[in-house]
Order: sequence, then C-alpha cells, then structure tokens
Amino acid sequence: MTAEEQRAFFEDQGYLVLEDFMTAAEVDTCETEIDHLHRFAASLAAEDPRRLDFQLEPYVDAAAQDGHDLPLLRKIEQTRDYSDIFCDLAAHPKLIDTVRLLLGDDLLLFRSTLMLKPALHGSVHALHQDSAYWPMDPPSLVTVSIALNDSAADNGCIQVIPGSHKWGMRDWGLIAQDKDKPLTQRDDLDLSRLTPMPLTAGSALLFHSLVVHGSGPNNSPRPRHTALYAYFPPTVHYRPKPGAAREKTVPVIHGLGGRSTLTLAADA
Ligand SMILES: O=C(O)CCC(=O)C(=O)O
Repeated sequence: MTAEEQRAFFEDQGYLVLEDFMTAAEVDTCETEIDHLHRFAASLAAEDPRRLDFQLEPYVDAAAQDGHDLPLLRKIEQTRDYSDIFCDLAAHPKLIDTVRLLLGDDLLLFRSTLMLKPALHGSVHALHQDSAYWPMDPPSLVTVSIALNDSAADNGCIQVIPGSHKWGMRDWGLIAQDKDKPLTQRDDLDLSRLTPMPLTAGSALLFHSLVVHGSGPNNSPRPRHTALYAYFPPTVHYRPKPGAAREKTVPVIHGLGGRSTLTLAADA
C-alpha cells in the first residue's frame, strides 16, 4: 500500500497492520527484557508502590502461581520508567514513520504498557474502546500493539471490529475476564464482523482509540507478549475527571521543536 492508501484504509477501517518493522535481534532483545522485568517484579517488596505497575493475572489461583518461579503477570504499566529498551521502542523510526502518517509530525505518548498473556493462564480482555477509559479529548489517539512473539487466535491475539471507530463512544465496564468468559456479554453488538488480527513477532497493529477491540484467553502452551503504546497529537487535550491531577507531563516522541516532554494542563 502507498502511504496515501494506508491513511485511507485507517480512516475507513480504523486499523492498519505494519508487518515486520522490527529485526529478529530487536525482538530478541525485547523478549530478554520481558524476562528481566519479571525478575524485577519478583524482587519488589510487598509494600513497594511500584508493584501496582506489575499486575498479576487476576484469575490465577495460588496453587497455579506456586508452580512458577516468576509471577504470572497480565500487564506492566509505565514500561518507559522501568526499561530503556521499551522507552526506545516507543520511538522506533519505522513505527513512528507510520504513526506520523496517521497523526502528523508532532507526537506525544499517552501510554507505554506491556500486555502479557502467560501460557495457559492469559485471561480474556473483554471488548471495549480505549477512549472510553482515557481522559483525552477529542477521542482520537492511535494505539499500537506490537507483537514480540507470534500471536494468533489460540494464544489470544487482538480482535477488532473494523469500522467501529465511527460508532461514537459507548460504556464498557470491567475489562479483565476469566478464561471461560466470552469476549463480551453485551447483546447490542454485531459480532459477525469481529476479526482476529494474528501478527508475526516484530509486526504491529495500529488502531484508532474508538475501535472496538479485545482479546481471547491464552489456552496455548505459548505466552503472548505485546508492547502497547498510545500516541496523540497536541490537538488532543487532557480532560481529567474531577479529583484527578490537573496536569499531566507526557513524553514527546517526535516533533514539537525537539523538546523531550510537554505538560498538559486541564482547562480551568
Ligand atoms: O493486548 C490485549 O490483549 C488487549 C489490550 C487492550 O485492549 C488494551 O489495553 O486496551
């Protein structure tokens, strides 16, 4: 696809796949780093506030966890704070070229997370729209999910409803679900267009923050590791809920005169 075709596809369907933008060596480095981060999580004292960024699979019982020397993590938030590797991955030139195509040259980062589905234990991520949970307006960010190992339906790859970014925003409720639960319990969604997005390691799925998406359980003997980032242009404003911080400082990934961060202030 030409750049113009990629942009038109994203505008129409709400998603785009970027195949094999990472080298095998870059993918290996990320996988090794995920191992380090699990060891780091295991080393944190129970009262250490950083533990909140390392979330255990919610439906794994103590007996299953006891069989593993490392914690069965569902996700790691704020990965830029814990890892230079995942800090740099957010600004990978080949990825950023594509994000710039969709959002323009000035790029800010809203989120840097690892979504992990441990082998045999990965839980369901119920269908939702990212923007329904984010204090950002207008709701037009781009989420990028980078496969760090091959992901397919059996280990819980992301599934999207193409075109659903045109539906407007809905309410979704709790996202994490047990492994035997369906992707949604809502009956007002046409699931006939729900499309699995298998990815080879080193490829990425980019999607609009209003696209309805989720992922099934991981019942396979392989983990599913993805790095997730969300980007936005300076035309998107910070609109915190009452009681939340009135300012938010975010990393600049590209443009904005080469500065490294920008502090967003909520309107008075
Ligand atoms: O990676 C996944 O399985 C889903 C992640 C996701 O939908 C999210 O974090 O909003």
